[in-house]
Amino acid sequence: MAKILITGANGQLGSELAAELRMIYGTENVITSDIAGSRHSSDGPHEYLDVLDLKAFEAMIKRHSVDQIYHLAALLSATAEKNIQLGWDLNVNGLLNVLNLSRDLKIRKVFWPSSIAVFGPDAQKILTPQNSPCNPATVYGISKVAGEQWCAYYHRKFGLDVRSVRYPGLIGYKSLPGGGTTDYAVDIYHKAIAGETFSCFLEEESALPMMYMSDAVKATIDLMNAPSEHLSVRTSYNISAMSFTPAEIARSIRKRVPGFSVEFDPDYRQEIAASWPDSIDDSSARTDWNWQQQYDLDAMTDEILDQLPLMIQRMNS
Ligand code: AKB
Repeated sequence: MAKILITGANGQLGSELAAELRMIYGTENVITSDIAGSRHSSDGPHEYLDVLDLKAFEAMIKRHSVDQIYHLAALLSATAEKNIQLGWDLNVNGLLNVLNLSRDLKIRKVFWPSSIAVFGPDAQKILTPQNSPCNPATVYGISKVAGEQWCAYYHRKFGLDVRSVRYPGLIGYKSLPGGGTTDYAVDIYHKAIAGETFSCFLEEESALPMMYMSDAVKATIDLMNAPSEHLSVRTSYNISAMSFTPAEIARSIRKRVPGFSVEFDPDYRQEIAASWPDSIDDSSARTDWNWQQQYDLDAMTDEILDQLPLMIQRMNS
C-alpha cells in the first residue's frame, strides 16, 4: 500500500487532493503537511512541515515510511511578484529538497505542479503548444520553468519518477485560493451568492485557461497512475479544460443569478494575466495518458452555485 506525503496540503488543491487520495489509499496512508493554518487535522494524519527545513523533511519521510510525495508547497504568481526572494526560495529550493530527498530515500513517485505561467508574451497565445517557448514574465513563471528543468534532469540523471502538469487557473468552492492571478474566478462565485457586486481585478476581456477542481484532482491522479513508459514529457504536461474571460464567467453566473453585477478595476495582476496564454493545446496529455476533462464553464457554474451555499451554511452552523 502506498504511503503518501502531501506538502502545502492546506492550500486550495491540497485539501481536495488529500481527501481524494485518502478515499483511494486509506486515511492513515496519506499524511498531510503545511507551514500555514492548523497544525492538526481531524481528517487524518497532519503535521507541520517547512519544506525548506531539510532535516525535518527527511525525518518526516523516514518516520512515516513515505514512498510517494505530492509536493504542493509554493507561492503563487501574485504573491511571488511581491516577494521575489521567497518566491524563488520556496518554489525552487523547496523542490530541490524534494528531489534530493526522493533520490536519496528511494521515493517511488513524486508529483510536482507546474503552471501555464511558464509561458510568456512570446508564446503562441491561442492553443499554446506543449513545446512553445518558455520565456515567462513573472517570478513565479521563472521558478516554474526552472522547476520543470530540474524535474527532467532528476529523471534523466537519477531515474527519479517525477511527474508534473502545467495547471491552468483552478476553481473550486471548498476552500479559498491565495495569491494567484486566477483567484478572481473563485471569489466571483462568493459575491454572486452573497448578492453583492463583484469588483474584478482583471479586464473584462482578459481570457485565461481554467479548470474545475475535481478535474484538476482527476488529472493529477490519472497522471500518477499512468504507466511510466507511456509518459513522453518529463518537464511538465500542458493540460486544459476551458478558457474564459471575466465577462464570460459573469454571463454564465447570470444564467442562474440574473441581477448579478460586476465592476472592472484592473490592478497589477492584469499585467501578469496578459503575459499568459488565452488557451492551451494539451494533445500530449490526451495521447499519453488519456487526459479528458469533465466540466465546462456552465457545468462548473451549476455545481458551484448548488454546493457553495450548502458549504457556507455547514461552516456557520
Ligand atoms: C496563479 O494564478 O498564480 C495560479 C496559476 C495559474 O498557476 N493559479
